Amino acid sequence: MQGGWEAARGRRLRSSAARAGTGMAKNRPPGPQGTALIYDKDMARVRLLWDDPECAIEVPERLTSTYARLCHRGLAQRCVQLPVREATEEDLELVHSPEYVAVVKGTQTMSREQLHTLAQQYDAVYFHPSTFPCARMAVGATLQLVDAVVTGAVGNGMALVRPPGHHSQRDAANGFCVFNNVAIAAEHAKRRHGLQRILIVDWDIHHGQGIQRAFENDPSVLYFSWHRYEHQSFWPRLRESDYDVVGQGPGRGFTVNVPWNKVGMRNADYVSVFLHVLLPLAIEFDPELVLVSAGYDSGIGDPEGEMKATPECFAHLTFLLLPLARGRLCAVLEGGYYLQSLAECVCLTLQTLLGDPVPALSGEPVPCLSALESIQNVRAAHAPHWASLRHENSGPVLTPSTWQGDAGPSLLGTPSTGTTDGLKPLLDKVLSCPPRSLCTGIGLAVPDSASGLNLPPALLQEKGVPLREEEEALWARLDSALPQDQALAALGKPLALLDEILAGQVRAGIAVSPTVSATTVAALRRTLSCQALSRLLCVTLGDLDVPEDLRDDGRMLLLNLGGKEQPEAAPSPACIRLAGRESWCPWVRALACLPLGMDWALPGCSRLQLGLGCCCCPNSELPSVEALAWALVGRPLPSTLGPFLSASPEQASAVTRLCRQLQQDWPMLQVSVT
Ligand code: Q9C
Ligand code: ZN
Repeated sequence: MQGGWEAARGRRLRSSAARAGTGMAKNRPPGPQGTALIYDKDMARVRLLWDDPECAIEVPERLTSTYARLCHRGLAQRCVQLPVREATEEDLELVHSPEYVAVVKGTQTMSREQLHTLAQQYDAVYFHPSTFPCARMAVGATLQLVDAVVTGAVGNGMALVRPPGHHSQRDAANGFCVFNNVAIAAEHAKRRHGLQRILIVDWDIHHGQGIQRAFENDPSVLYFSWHRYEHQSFWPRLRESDYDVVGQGPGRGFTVNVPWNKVGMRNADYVSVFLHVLLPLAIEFDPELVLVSAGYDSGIGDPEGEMKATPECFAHLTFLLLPLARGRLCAVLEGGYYLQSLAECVCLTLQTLLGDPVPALSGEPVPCLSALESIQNVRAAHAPHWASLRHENSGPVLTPSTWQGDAGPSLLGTPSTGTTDGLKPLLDKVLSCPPRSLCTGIGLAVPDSASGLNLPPALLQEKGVPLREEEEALWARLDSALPQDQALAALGKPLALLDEILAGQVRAGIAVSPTVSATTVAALRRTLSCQALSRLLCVTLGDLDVPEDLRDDGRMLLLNLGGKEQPEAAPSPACIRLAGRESWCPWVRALACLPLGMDWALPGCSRLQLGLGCCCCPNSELPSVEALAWALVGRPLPSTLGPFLSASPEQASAVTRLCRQLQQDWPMLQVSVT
């Protein structure tokens, strides 16, 4: 049997390699911008051979129907399709014991009855004569992806694999998982590529206890997992999945568990956890590689997760991770059992990796009480280990043993029930409308002295437009060292960019101007004169005087960082200022992850139509501007963020105070239940 299988695989591999060398390469030549897709239909061979309701959901169609949808959408064709390989036993033994590998190897020649008997030694596992080759291929596919991304052959990518991996342990299969694809990949990246900091984001709805155990002592792997927990009543029902389990010895602080204690979690809950738990730690950790245990049983309609996050949520989660590790992100399939939702969620993940605009996120931008409790608890548990959380002095609200049930302020949303009964018509509707992309242009004006910077080249605006009369008048009032014609030309460039963005001709761009403050005001005026525009976000660094009539326009949210102190009364929810001229680095880091291409996860989350970023800054902050520029246009940063500089106590308390004041208006800023 094995001979036939191996031979068939060999034929397919050769044809796949040939494809990769010709047609596929023409579509998208491999290069730092490319996105890899790794898939092999041979991984659809494993299937359940006996009656077992618990395992019945892990079907071959998970892979085949997902791949079919990627092809139908034209996404697979845009990727660099890399061939899989079978992992060697040496690869497997990076995480598993030789004895366990031998046990799995032995399943190739077992009868159905023997396979069944062996499976009963483990929790929620089945075996098939193809389990060993498929599971080796799942590991091999993951390693191929990591090799391509780490060597820079591609920018990022996704591996569609079966069986999944994150539950499997050194000596045990568990929860449909045989070999731990992602844990082996992390160990491989450490040992064979010499990486020192790897972030694993496990967004599957189950706790990847196999990954946690593999790295619980290891500070070079930061493992983040959220999971349905329900106060330890949900499978795998482990005490070690709670928020207060943070790793051991030198690995303390490098295991991050976010338990979901209710079903029905929605987009707002997922995004809140990314913004307030994962991203602060990830930015401080500064990974060289991001591995995603990409399970989609956390998506709407899944019978296991019973959560309500819509497919676009996975585009947002992916987008939020791209500023890390210079965009080196490898997503590896784990769970996901509602086939339609699975396929759609994978499409949105891959689309985002390919650089497509992130679609609008549906639902109220308000986290539910239960999610906030988890956020508060995990932040308190990790505050001793992470400078970025330390200034927050709210302790845990609850300990697992004192939990009494929900009660809380009405500002919060409530989780909907997770039941999928009667959800089918709604789901069909959600999944059948292609997600709508927002018009979210970004113009960035940076000072002329930034011309030596590494800015996203294709986006640089070079041509200018003639100024309107009032814009010339604005210029005339300014005191400038530049000759008037040069100054007018400089002002014209950002405005030309803006016109293109407003006309929907370009999505993002950068314009350099020596007179950023004046440019910003002119750009705001021109933008707000466009009647069709209803929501504008403007992020500015450095001194900026925005005339009052613009500030009070009602269509703009203004975020000004590092400007001069303004003796203002209560902060307006539409004009947010953090003054101070100390290092901007902590703020810029936070901003580098600010999803300006996605309106929704911003504080406030109104449906933005346009984002506008402007930097007025001194030369000492130019590296910050560079990072910001790439982030603003939604591109991976060209370099890592470098050593973490924590906020000064003054900055930290200013941020905390501001967030407290603003969270009445912007509920996504909440990080605690009180
Ligand atoms: N009703 C993965 O998603 N069954 N594995 C739990 C609770 C086991 C899930 C039963 C689920 C295993 C990769
Ligand atoms: Zn799962």
